[in-house]
Amino acid sequence: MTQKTELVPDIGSDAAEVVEILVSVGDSVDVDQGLIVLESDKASMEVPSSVAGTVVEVLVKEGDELSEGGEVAVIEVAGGADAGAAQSEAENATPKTSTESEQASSTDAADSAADVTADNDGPKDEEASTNRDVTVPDIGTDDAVDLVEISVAVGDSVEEGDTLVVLESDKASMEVPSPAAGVVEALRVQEGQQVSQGDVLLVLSGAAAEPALSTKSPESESPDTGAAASEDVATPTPAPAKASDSSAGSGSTSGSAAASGEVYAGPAVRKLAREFGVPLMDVRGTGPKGRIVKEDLHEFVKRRLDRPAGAGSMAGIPEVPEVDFAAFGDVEVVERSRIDKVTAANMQRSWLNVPHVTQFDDADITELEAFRKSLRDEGEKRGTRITPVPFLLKACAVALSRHEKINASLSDGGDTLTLKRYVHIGMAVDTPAGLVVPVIRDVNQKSIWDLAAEVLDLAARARDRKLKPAEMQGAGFTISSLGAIGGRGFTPIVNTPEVAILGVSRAQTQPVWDGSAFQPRLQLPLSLSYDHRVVNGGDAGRFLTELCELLGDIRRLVL
Ligand code: CAO
Repeated sequence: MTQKTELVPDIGSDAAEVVEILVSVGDSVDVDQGLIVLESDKASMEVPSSVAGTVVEVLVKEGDELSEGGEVAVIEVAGGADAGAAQSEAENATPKTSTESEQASSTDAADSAADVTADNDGPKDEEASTNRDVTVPDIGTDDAVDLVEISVAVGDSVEEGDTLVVLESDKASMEVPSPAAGVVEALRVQEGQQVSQGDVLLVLSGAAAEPALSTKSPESESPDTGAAASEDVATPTPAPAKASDSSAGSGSTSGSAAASGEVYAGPAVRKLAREFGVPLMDVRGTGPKGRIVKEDLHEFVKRRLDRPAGAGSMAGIPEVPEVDFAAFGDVEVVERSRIDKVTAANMQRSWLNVPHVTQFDDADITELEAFRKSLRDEGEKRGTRITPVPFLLKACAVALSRHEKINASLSDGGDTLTLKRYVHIGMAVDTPAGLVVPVIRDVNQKSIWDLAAEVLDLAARARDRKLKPAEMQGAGFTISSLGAIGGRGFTPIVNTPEVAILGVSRAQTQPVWDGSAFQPRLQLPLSLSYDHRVVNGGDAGRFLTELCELLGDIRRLVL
C-alpha cells in the first residue's frame, strides 16, 4: 500500500491562504483533481492531486497559510503494485514549479525572441533598448486561454508586479504581472481573444529596471546594455489559478453568481472584493460566462452606498434575493408612503440593535370594564369617550414611576442609563398613511378624563396627518393597542431609544378559577417587549405583574 503526501508546488509568492478544501477523508481522487484552493494576493489556484487514489488524511484547514512544500493531504495511491509507476507518472503531472516554469519560459523566450521582435536581435541596439515585449508566461497548459481582462491602457505607467492582464481558462485564472517598471507603449491583444504561452501581450518602454522576477533573454542581463531590448516573460506565476470556487471544468455560469451558487471571478476581483468586504456570491457578473469583473464590484458597492438607510441588508447580513414576481402573474408595484418607509427603517434598526425579549400576562379588567361602561353617559355629557386606552396609560404611568429602568434609555457605549423623571408615553396609531406614534406628555399628572380626551384628539389628528413633529417626540415608553382590531397576543418591537413597549390585545371573557369555581372574567392580554441589555426578566416581570394588579383593581391607581 503506497501513500503519497501531496505538497504545495511553487505558488509564485511566499505564502497563500487555504480558502477551500475540496476533498474529505475517504474521497476518491483522480490525477489532477483539485485537493485544496489557495489564494494569494495575486492568484487563486488549486493544488491538484498528483496521483489517483483515496484521501487518507487532510493535513490543512481553511484559513491556514501555506507556502511551497507545505503538506496538503495524504493520498493512498490506487493500483497497489503499480503504485510506484502511477506515482512517478503522476509526479510529472504535478504543476510545474516556478523553476520549471522559468526554465520553460526562458527557453521559449529565448527561442521566440528572434521572431517576436527584431529589437531582440541586437543587444547593442540603443534605439530599441527601452522597448520590450511582454509575453504570456508559462500558464501550466498548452491550450490557448481567454484573455479576460486588460488591466492597463496605452500610456499607463506601471510598476514591477502591477497586473497587466488577466488570463482565464476553464480551470484557472491568473494575473500576468509586469516584469518591470515602465510605460505601456502598445497593446498587442484585445480582451476576449485567446492567447498561448509566448504570445506578445504588450510593449513596455522605459523598462530599464532589472526585472527581478521575470525570465529574460540573456541580452537583457548584459551589464553593458542595461536596458537592452528583450522579450520579457512575466513572472512565471503559479500553476493554474482556479476562477470558480466550485465550478471547475467547463463550469459555464450565467447571470448572477448568487443564482447559480457559483462564483466565477479572477484573483484581482477576488482581492478587491476582500478589500471591500463584498461577498462575491451577492454580485452579478456581467463578464463572459457570467464572470464577475471589477466593474461589477464597483457597481455593487455604488448601489449599496446609494441605498437609503433601512432599505436593505446590513453588512454581514445576507441579502434577500430579488424576485421577478411578474414571472408568476399580474403584479402592481406601488410607492410606499414616506411614513411606511421611515417606520421600516426604524423597525429594522430596533430589531437589529436591541436584544428583544417579550413577556406575556393577562390583566383581569372585569371591574375596570364595568366601571368604564358606567362612565359612558358622563363621557357623552363631557363630549368625550373613554376606551380602555386611557386606563392603560394611567396604569403604565404609575408602574413606570415605580420601575425606573423601564422608563430609561441606554447611553451609546452602554456605560450609563438615562432615567427619565418625566412620564411621557407614546401611543401607536394605525392610520391610512402608516403607523404614527403621538406622545402623551406627563401622563402621571393627568386625569383619566384628560387622557381620554387627549387620546381621541391625538388619534384623530394622527389619521388626518395634522400632528406636529414635536407631538411625536419625547416618549419614554410606548403602548401599542390592537385591542379594537383583534388578536390574542403579539410581540411588539421596542421603539428605540426607549427600552420597553407594551402590546395590548383584545380582551376576552375567560373562565378563571377562583379557588372553588370557575368564574367568567374579562382578561386583557398584555405583552411587554423589552431591551434585555437594560431590562432583566425580573424587572420586566415585576413591572408587568404590577401593571396587571393596577388594571385588575384600579383603586390602586390612587394609592
Ligand atoms: N379589548 C377589547 N376591546 C377593546 C380593546 C381591547 N383591548 N381596546 C379597545 N377596545 C374597544 C374599545 O373599547 C372600543 O369599543 P367601545 O366603543 O365599545 O368602547 C373599540 O374597541 C374601538 O376603540 P378605539 O380604537 O376607538 O379606541 P382605543 O382607545 O382602543 O384605541 C388607538 C385608540 C389610537 C390606540 C387605536 O385606534 C389604534 O390606532 N390602534 C392601533 C395601534 C396599532 O396599530 N398598533 C400596532 C403598532 S405596531 O404595528
